[in-house]
Amino acid sequence: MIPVVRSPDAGGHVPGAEIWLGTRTLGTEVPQRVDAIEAALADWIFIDALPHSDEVLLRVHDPSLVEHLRTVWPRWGEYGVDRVVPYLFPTPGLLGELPLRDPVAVHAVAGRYCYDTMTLVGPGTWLAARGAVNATLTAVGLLEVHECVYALTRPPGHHVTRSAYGGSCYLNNAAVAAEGLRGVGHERVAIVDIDAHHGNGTQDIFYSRGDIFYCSVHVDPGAGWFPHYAGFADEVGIEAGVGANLNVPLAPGAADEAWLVAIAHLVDAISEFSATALVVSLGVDAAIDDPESPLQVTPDGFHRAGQLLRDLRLPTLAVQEGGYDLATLGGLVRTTLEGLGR
Ligand code: SP5
Ligand code: ZN
Repeated sequence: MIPVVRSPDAGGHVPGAEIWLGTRTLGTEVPQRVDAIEAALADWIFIDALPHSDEVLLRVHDPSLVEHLRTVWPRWGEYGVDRVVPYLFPTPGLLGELPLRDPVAVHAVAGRYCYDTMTLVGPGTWLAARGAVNATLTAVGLLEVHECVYALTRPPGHHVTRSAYGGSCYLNNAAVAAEGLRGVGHERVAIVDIDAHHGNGTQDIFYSRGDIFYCSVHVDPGAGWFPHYAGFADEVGIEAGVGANLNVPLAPGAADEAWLVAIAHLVDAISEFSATALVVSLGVDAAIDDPESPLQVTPDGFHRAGQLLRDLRLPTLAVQEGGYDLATLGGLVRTTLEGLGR
């Protein structure tokens, strides 16, 4: 039985919308996702997240990003607008050779830390994101007595880079898990990301590190899918991290066979790396019915993916990433974890 670590604050994050093609649309990263997963695991053991300090969090994120997320909602309050959405992004094309300054207007600051218009901040966002970090660190502690632990993290995290958030993510739970495992003595940690989207944030955070291996199977960003600018097969790491990053992009429409061949390849690479602990970025949006990805993986495919990862026989911490079809989300998470468990 895999213990489930939850945070009571997860449902308080209500993005409310995504600005998509300039239009306010209903988002898909909704609070009901947690209810769906909890209902599917109702006969499992739930553990509430314990408070943890910012120590590990500040090893994976720039302090200014964390401070921005902690304070942006109260600063935004004076506008009387219900969500924080950036309108101006200080890209290299805007700045040229100029230094990046800290603008006095919070509406101008927002685009310095957020790279898209789909990741809105509301009154409950900070507590939920910080609660997911607490759940992750609580799960790291439980791994000392369990072979496999699941942190039901919401909001998800794998799109958050060292200094910017986006992709419906605010703080990078998987990166916190890996850094937390390093902190309790695991010398070499592998992260395997099976979410349908490339985890550009996790890749960014560890791109020059040789002690944390990041690998991912995802829909090909070169075929027009989020995150568009990262997730290509030629991204192999830099400096000490050369060889410690592995991307396997799949064509839209890819189904169980191609997806499981890719996961078997990731498993071999993790063995080769000699990891002593495993973090699974467990998104289930590669599923056939998911509205956010064109991959076509079945529930049986997810179960077999769990089994392939289980066969590594490593202490394993799974953190929740995406998965947006509320009717099938809980069952997909359950069958994957049943494959992963021993
Ligand atoms: C954690 C995770 O899975 N994040 C995925 C973020 C990808 N979002 C891309 C959204 C593209 C637009 N979706 C169309 C929805 C129209 N309402
Ligand atoms: Zn995703």
